[in-house]
Amino acid sequence: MATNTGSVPASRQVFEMSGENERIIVTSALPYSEAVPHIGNFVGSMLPADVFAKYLRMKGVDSISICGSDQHGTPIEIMAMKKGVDPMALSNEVHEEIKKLLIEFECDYTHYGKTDSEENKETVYELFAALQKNGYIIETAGRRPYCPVDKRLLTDRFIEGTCPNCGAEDARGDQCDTCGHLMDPEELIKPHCAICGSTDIEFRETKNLALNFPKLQPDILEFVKSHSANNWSKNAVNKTLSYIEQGLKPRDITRDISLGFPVPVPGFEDKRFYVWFDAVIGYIGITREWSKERWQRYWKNSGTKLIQFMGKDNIEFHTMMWPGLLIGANSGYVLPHTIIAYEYLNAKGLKFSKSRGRGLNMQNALGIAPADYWRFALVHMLPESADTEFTIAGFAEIVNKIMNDKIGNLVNRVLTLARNNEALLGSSPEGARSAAVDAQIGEYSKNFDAIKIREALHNVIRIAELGNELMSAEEPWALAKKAMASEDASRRFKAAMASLIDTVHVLGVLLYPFTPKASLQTLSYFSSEGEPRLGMLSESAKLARGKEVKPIFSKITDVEIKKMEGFSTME
Ligand code: B3M
Ligand code: ZN
Repeated sequence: MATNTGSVPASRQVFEMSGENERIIVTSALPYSEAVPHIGNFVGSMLPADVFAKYLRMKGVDSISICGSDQHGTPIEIMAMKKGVDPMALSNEVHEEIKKLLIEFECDYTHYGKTDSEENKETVYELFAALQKNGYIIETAGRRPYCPVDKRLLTDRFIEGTCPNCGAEDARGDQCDTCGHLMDPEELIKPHCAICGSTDIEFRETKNLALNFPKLQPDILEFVKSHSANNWSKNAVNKTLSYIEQGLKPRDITRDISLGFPVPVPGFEDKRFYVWFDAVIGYIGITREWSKERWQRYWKNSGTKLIQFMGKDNIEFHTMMWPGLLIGANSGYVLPHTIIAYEYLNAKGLKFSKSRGRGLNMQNALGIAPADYWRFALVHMLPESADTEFTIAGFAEIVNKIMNDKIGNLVNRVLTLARNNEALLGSSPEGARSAAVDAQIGEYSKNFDAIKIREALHNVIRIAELGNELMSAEEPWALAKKAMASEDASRRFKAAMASLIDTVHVLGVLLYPFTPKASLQTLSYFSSEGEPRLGMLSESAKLARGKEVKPIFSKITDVEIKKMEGFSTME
């Protein structure tokens, strides 16, 4: 498989468009830094957020994109315990690994930060103090599971059992990953300790601080009603409304654990903030970590739209806890404008789970195919409205039949024909775009503006198909042979090539959010530099002369398919 020659700028400028008063913050759910994310996790938040952020930059919108490592929480504590290492040391180490992998996946967020930063701690304390002052923090007392063997309270993922909602056997104390049900650990059927496996669970009295959701409920309902028309995904609206219908209960925001920010309240000194509390606030903390001078320009500005990408298991934290705490604190931060939650990309026959360690994670994926291939194929499979099955055959088909056959071959054939017939082409032909291509460009922007990322990719594919149709109808290679002797053949050759060269240029620009390397390589034949802009499509495409043409994509081979089969669960 050929590697691309184009390259993505390592760090980039923030787009600050003058004129319109529109600003956008794009966020991706923050991956837990206990292990490298698997590709199902990558496709559900990090990838679409980056694709969308690249589109906004191409459009020239004043925007920043924020992601980072979620460094607290029981997944990290459990992994550290298994490995016998310090949780924060593990978390910082994995953070660096994820950061490096994201760069390799061509995700260039404005900032990839951490939740365990001074800036985030300050933001957490500031919002907590405001919530306290405004009367939204209450004390709760309750019985919590305790393991007599490990001599500790079993918060969140430290206790496992059967889900009372769907019957999945691997539900955890805070949430069932299979059906998304949020719960109190007492609800688990057949609970056992995740550390030692003991089923001998006691319940002990403990007190915590909670967010007063019943008091926030009317405001949260009002928020959902007034904001969900902003292109929220259906699952986000429906899930949230159904939670609110059942009546919101207070939710603890402190825990009996040792990892996380200490709670600055007398009597609670040995508790820590719940990971989800400081993780959502982390979006602000990470922006502060990025720039002391510029974070407020985005977060404290009524002209800002906050657009958030996540997997469906993260919905209620973003549609209730997060806006709830922002409304309660009343500190002038923007509320989420759009919530996009994806369904799951499953892989029944493959090891996909990161808690099992060895799955098809981001690291292993890059050993199989370059980043562009994954980005394209995963967006093509993006589970926008239903769980989707990832299969090796499906992946190979997208790479071979769509990327290679439809797009890569067209780009290669047109550029090679142009290069071999420079004399015949004469000066750059102009004004050659068909109405059909124009319509697809319009749809592409419309789809992106409505955050229908997969549909926007389909517009790109359709443009390549239009190019291929023109290629077969006009057979420019045959026309080139006749052009010396026939005026008509020469005219038709020039007209067809003008249109095809323009199509390749359009593809070069529009591919950028999906396959940045292939995009930049394609545009390099047009002597274009830097990140492409949508505005380039209104200029005529001028081919650079004399450049050697190399394919932008190639087929996936049996060797690579074999490597992928190495992640099969059927050993
Ligand atoms: N780390 C859960 C997850 O990785 C969590 C997201 C936090 S977003 C603020 O699915
Ligand atoms: Zn369940």
